Amino acid sequence: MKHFLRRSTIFGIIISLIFICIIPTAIVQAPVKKDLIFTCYHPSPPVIDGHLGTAEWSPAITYNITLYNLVNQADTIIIKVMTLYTEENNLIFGVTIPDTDEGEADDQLAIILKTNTAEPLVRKYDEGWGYGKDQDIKYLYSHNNHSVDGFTKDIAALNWDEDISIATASEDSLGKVHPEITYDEYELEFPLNSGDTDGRDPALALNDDIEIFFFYKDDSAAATTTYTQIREADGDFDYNVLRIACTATTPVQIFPIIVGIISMTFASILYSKKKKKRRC
Ligand SMILES: [Ca+2]
Ligand SMILES: [Ca+2]
Ligand SMILES: [Ca+2]
Ligand SMILES: [Ca+2]
Repeated sequence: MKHFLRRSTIFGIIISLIFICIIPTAIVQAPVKKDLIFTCYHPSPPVIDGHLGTAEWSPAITYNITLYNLVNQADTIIIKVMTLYTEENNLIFGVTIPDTDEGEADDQLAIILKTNTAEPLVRKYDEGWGYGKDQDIKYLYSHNNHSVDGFTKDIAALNWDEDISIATASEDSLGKVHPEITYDEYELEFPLNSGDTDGRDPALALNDDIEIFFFYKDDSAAATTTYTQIREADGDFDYNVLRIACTATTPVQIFPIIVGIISMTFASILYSKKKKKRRC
C-alpha cells in the first residue's frame, strides 16, 4: 500500500509539473484580451480640435494601454485612451501619447475595430502577421492634422486602403491632433453606425461590444518606430473590447431607483393617513 502511495504521489507530481510548464505557454501564445473599455454618454460632446479639455471629457474613464515596438519588444509606450458617445450617435476617442518632437513630424495613430467577425482582427505572427480582412480602420495624422476612414486588406503586414476607394463607401471620420512638449493629444469622432452595409465601418448601438486594436507610428528626426499591440516575441497580440455603456452594471442601477420610488410613495400615503386621523 505504502509503495502504491509513493508511486501515485510521484506520478501526481510529474503530471503537475507538466501542467505548470504547458499552461503558461498556452496562455501566452494566444490573443490576450486586455481592459474592457467603457464608453460614457456625454450630452455636451467635445469640440474636435485635438485639445482634450477636462470639462468636455469629464464623464470619460481613462485606460492605460501598452504598445510594443514591432522590432524591439523590450521598447514599449503607454498610451491613455478615453471614449464617449453623444446625442448625435457619434463615438469619440481622446488619446494621449508620449512624444517629444514638436508636431511637425509624421506621427500616426490608427484605431482598428473588428467589423468583419468572420476574419481575425489581427493575424498571428507565425501565420504571416498583419491585420485581418475588411476591419474598420481610422487613421489620424499629425503632419497635416487630418484623419482618414479606411478598411484593412487581406495582404501581408499592416496594409489598408481608404473607404472612398470603394464606390459605395464614404469618408466618415473627423480627427485633430494637438502637440504638447512631452505628449500629443488625438481627438477622433465617427458615427456609431455610418450605414456602411459592407461592414467597412462599425454598426454599434447601446450596450454593444466590439474588439479594438491600437497602432501608433512615432516619427522623429532620428528614426521612425512602429508601436502596436502585436507581441512579436509571443507570436501573438493584445486587444481590447470597447463597450457602448458607461459601466458594467448600468441596468442593475434601475432597481434601487424603483425601490426608492415605492418607499417614498408608501411613506407619503402613511403620512397623509396619520394627518387625516389627527383631524378626526
Ligand atoms: Ca477638444
Ligand atoms: Ca471605415
Ligand atoms: Ca466609412
Ligand atoms: Ca514623434
